[in-house]
Amino acid sequence: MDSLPLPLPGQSLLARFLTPEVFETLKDRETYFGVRLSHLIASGVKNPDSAIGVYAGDEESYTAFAPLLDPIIQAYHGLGPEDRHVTDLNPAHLEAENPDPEGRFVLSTRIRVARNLCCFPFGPVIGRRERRMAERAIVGALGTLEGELAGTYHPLPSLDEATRARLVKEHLLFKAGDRFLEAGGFNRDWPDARGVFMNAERTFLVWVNEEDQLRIISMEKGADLGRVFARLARALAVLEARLTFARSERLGYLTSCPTNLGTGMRASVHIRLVRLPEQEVQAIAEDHGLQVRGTHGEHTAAEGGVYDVSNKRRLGITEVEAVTQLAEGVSALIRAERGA
Ligand code: ADP
Ligand code: CIR
Repeated sequence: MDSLPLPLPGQSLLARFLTPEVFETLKDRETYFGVRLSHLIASGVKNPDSAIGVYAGDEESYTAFAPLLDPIIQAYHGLGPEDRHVTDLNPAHLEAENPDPEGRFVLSTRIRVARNLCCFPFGPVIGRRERRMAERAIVGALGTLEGELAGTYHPLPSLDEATRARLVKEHLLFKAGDRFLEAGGFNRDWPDARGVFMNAERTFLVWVNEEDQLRIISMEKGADLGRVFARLARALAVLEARLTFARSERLGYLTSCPTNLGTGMRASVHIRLVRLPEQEVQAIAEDHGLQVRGTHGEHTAAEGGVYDVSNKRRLGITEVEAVTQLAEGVSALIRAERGA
């Protein structure tokens, strides 16, 4: 990529931080896996309505393209160049209580973390053979899970259309990447080497080779955040012993979208708030550092007053803090709904 009309249109962090100087500095760089600036910015250039607009193509992208990615990371997570990410996945450190013990508002709770395998390229540039190698390594590790966590891996190509659609509707399975991921190159060779691992109760899931190589998910009905977190922590301890995840001391776990760096964690509830106006839901969520999504995830609408509320920041706070932040925000939303 030799030139680009700058500034890019739109409000994305990419448009804000890709100055002519940064472009000049980065335009000829290439990582070991062949990631270039054009890979990083493809999604945001094609989709001027992006919020962020970039995806990293591998671990090295975060150092090679730091003059673009560092300001984006700082703007989204509030992490400065000198800050260090700290992990705390110890469920004993979580003091937050169930914010809805009577089960009146919260339908379900889900905590997911994003992970990629060390030394593999990420979704934007990974090849068919490497994707299959990653799948094989991940499925091998999942096969060692025991007890409540034991389950079955379902390769996406093996699912008939009705089953696939039902699992998506039940929030258990991902869809093909949306236009943001499509433009970022994530849908290449779809559905080859993608799949989902599910335990018998469907409270523990792993999505393989979607936006990240692993999305490790603990979920259940109700609002028992502590139980959902403890299950996730148990699974992570087993998987970390078998797999080496891409990670940096400064940025924590490395993910394709910079919004997921650090903890890689999105802790969310589905909460029904029929009395509070949507603007108030948004305002209270924002005050508590939370993000509101629709009933079927990112870039979907809230149906029947059911919102997906989750921690926005994933880097520069620990996993325990992210879940605590969610518990506090959800309690505030419930208080406001009761008073509305
Ligand atoms: P991700 O969380 O993996 O970044 P999405 O926002 O697309 O991506 O959500 C993935 C799926 O998880 C969607 O079907 C979404 O509705 C579902 N989901 C998210 N939070 C919850 C929750 N608390 N309970 C049930 N399903 C949820
Ligand atoms: C965008 O830039 O809008 C898309 N690439 C999606 C970014 C991920 N969104 C988020 O807040 N996690």
